[in-house]
Amino acid sequence: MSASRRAFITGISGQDGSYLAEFLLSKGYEVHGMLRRTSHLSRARIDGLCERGAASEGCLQLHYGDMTDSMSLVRLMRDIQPHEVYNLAAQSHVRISFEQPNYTAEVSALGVLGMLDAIREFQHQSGQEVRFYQASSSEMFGNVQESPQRETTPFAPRSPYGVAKLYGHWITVNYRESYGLHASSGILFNHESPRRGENFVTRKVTQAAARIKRGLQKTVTLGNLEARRDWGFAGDFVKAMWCMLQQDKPEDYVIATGSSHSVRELCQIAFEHVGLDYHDYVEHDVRFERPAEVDHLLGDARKAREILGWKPSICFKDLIVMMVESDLKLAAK
Ligand code: NAP
Ligand code: F7E
Repeated sequence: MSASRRAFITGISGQDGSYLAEFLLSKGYEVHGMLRRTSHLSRARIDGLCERGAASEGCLQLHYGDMTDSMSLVRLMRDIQPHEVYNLAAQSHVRISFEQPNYTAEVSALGVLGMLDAIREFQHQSGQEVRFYQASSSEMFGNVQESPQRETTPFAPRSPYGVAKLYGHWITVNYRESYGLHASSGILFNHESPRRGENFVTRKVTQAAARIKRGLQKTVTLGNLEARRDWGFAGDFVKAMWCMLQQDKPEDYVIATGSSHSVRELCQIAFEHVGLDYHDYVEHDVRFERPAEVDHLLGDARKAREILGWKPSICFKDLIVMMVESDLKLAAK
C-alpha cells in the first residue's frame, strides 16, 4: 500500500459519491469506491475521474460489493485498509421507500451496522485507526418539532427512509460511545446538482424545463407543490463531510443553507430561466405524492460554521439556474 491517505467511499456512483471522490482526489487521496453489480454499468458520474485522478497525485480504484452483503464489507476493509470511510450508499428515494420499506431498511439501516462492524473488525486486526462518516439526513426530523432544525432537535421521521436513516444515525452514535470509534454523522439537508438523480424533484423540474424549451417534452407531472425544502449544492456539502473527519473529536453536524423554498418556487425559477411560465406546463398527479409528507425543512448549520468553518457558496436561484443550463446542454445533444 502507498503512503498517501486512503479513503473508501460506499455509494461512489451516486451524486455525492462522485463529488466527494473528485474532492478527495484533488487533495491527493488514494480513493477506493464500492460499486454494486448492475446489469448496466452505473458509473456515468465517475467516468473519466480515474484518468484525472491518476494524472494528479491521487488515484481511483473501484471494487464490487454491496451494503446487504456484510462479508463484502469485511473483505473490502481488509483489502483497502482505509484511513477514512464515507458511507454514502443508500436506497435514497423517500417515495420509493414506501414501496420498498424492507429493502430500504436492509441497505440504509442494517447496511450501516455491517459497515461499522467491518471497521471494528479491521481496527482490531490491524491496529490502524479508521475515521467514519455516516450520511444522515434531514428526513429524520420529519414532522418537525422545532424550526429551524439543529443537532439537538428531536427526531420524528415520516417515511421508511427516514426511519432507516435514524437507525443508521443512532447506531453510528452508539458505536462511537460504546467502542470509541471516530464516527461522525452529517445530518444533511437536501443538496442538488446537475448530477442529481432524475427522479428527485429539482432535477425532474430542471430537466423538464430544458426539454420543453427544446421541444422534446410537452409537460411535467408533479405531486405536492407546496412542500418546502432547504436546498443546497452537493459540491459544497461533500466538503463538510471531509471537514468532519479532520476534527480530533467525532461529532454530529447539521449541514444546511438556512433558507427554504417551495417546489412551486423551484418551478417558477426553472421555467422563467428558459422564458416560460410554469403554469402552462406543470400538471398534478397524486401518484407523486407520499402517504406521509414532510411539509417544511429548514436547517441551522451554526455548529458546522463555527467548528468546521463550513458555509454554502451557492444560493438557491443560482443552483437551479446551474442545473437548467446543464440540462439545456444535455437536451441539445
Ligand atoms: P444517490 O445519488 O441515490 O446515490 C446512492 C448510492 O448508493 C449509489 O451509488 C447507489 O449505487 C448506492 N447504493 C444503493 N444501494 C446500494 C447497495 N445495496 N449496495 C451498495 N451501494 C448501493 O444518493 P446521494 O444523493 O448521492 O446521497 C448520498 C447519501 O446521502 C445517501 O446515503 C443519501 O441517503 C444521503 N443523503 C442525501 C441527501 C441529498 O439531498 N442528496 C441528503 C441527506 C442525506 P447505484 O449507482 O448502483 O444505484
Ligand atoms: O422531494 C415534493 C416531494 O424526492 C422533495 C433525498 O435526497 O432529500 C431527498 O429527499 C419534495 C417532497 O427529495 C414531486 O413530495 C413534488 O416534498 O426531491 P425529493 P426528498 O424527499 O426531500 C433528503 C434530505 C434525503 O435524505 C433523500 O435521500 O418535493 N415533490 N412533486 C416531488 N418529489 C419528487 N421526487 N417527485 C415529484 O414529482
